[in-house]
Amino acid sequence: MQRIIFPGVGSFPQAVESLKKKGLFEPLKDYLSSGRPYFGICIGMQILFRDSLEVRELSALINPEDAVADAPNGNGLGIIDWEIRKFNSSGNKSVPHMGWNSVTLVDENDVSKSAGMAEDRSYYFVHSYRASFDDDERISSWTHTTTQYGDEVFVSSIRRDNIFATQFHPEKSGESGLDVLRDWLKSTSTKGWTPSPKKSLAVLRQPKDGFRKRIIACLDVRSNDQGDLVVTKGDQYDVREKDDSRGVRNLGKPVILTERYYLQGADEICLLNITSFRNSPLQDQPMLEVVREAAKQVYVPLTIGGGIKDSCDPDGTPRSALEVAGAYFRAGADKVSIGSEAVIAVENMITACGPDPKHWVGKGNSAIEQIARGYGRQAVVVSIDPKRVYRCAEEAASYQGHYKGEMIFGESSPFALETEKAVAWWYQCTISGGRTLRPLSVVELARGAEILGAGEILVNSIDRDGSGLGFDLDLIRLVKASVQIPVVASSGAGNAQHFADVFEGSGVEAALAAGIFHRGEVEIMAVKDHCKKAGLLMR
Ligand code: 1PR
Repeated sequence: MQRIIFPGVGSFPQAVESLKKKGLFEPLKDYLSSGRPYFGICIGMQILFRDSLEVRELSALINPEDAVADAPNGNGLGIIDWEIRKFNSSGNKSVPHMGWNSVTLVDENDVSKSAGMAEDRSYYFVHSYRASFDDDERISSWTHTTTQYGDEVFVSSIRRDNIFATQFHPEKSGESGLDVLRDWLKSTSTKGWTPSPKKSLAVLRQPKDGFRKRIIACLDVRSNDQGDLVVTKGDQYDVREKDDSRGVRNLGKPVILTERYYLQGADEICLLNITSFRNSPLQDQPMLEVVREAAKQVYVPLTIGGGIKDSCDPDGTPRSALEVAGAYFRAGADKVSIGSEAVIAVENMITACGPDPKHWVGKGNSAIEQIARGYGRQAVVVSIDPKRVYRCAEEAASYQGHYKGEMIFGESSPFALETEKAVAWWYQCTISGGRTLRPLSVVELARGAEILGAGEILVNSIDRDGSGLGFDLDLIRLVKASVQIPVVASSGAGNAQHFADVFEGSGVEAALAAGIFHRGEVEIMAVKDHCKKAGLLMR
């Protein structure tokens, strides 16, 4: 064995367990002490540490009774005598830390020692646990770079002798990440290098928030009447041409468009198989092939949605949501997005636990829980498809029912259109691409999904989809205020200012759009330049 790259994804306990099961845990320790080169990525960095408290949280997810179990001892490889802990929830930041962030090199700007990294670039992170940075020799003697997230400074890469590892994903960090990989592959010396922090802890701790807002390009994919997978886009989820004889609106081939958006600077790309609820996703080989081909050419995160649920093949073979997600992850997806199934899971939880969120707890068998356990919560996005339910303002004012606190009054909303001033509305969840209304509100769904283990919420708006009127800020703010996980705003973008509006008006971490990019009305870089001018940090 010449070199090892360990691109760990998922959870710390799963990674350790799987190394042990395969009889690789001790050989990996031997390899590391032999002086041969090792490059760990994300979990591949964390397993070098002595312990991770993720072991405790995961067992609590499987069995809530275990929540008070003692912190584990010595569950990692123990190369670094330090502990991995969860980000704290202070400082108004969402957890997981998901997105592009910058690094601070602890060795004073010595480019020859930078390992291909630079302070003016950004890298893609996705994790809830981190090694905190400290001037304790046990961690400072390993620290190559630090990164600030909210009010915390953590270790974003380590480097000593033959061992190099990054908390971020170089393989998902576009050209910046490829440079890190190239630099490591061409490095020949593996001995004799130890970071010697020349910057003091105080300097490294100086606020240097480099966390960027993300722009996500979304491709709704479905079969056209000839059976080919095409990118389509509708208005309010209707994707057929107005002249129906022309069939499903065809905006191009999914792999070609994915690559185009990557080259144009998209921070992430989302592919939604919008008709997968009709059939078995695992039989949907063309969609898996699209993901495989796209992943070969695109070095930013890919989210795949549609049909992530327990299902049956046409021959009756049952397939779990975990299997379906696993097939997408193996094909190259980084996250899966769950729509209809999340609604059903939250409804079931409410039926079992009652309406008060304080008592909500999952049974462990929903798609969200299964996938979060297997691949980490950062790999699970819940996609919400809400529709406004209008009421006249007087009737809404006296409404005392379930969604009382979620009612938006057009008169007092700074974002309402002129025509909406006299009415009030709440947001009702739908499934099956907006075809079926469910007795669940967006706030209930968002909170429930977070409790079950989702790592991010994608908020669509059927009312604004394809309208170009701008994001539904009332909706996005409502959801953002109800969860601590990152939120992606979607639907309605019609110009670059709409993106600045949603970032400033709601604090969301990311904004997604489809039509505006497909129709070539505004390029992704033009949106980013506009947001930068508005004072936002973009990649
Ligand atoms: O329910 O788990 O199988 O997932 C199905 C997924 O497919 C859901 O995420 C659902 O939102 C999506 N979906 C289903 N039907 C449609 C449709 O359009 N007929 N697309 C659909 C939803 C919403 C966004 C769109 C934004 C931005 N599309 O993907 O891209 O609204 O559009 P804009 O910028 O042009 O306004 P499951």
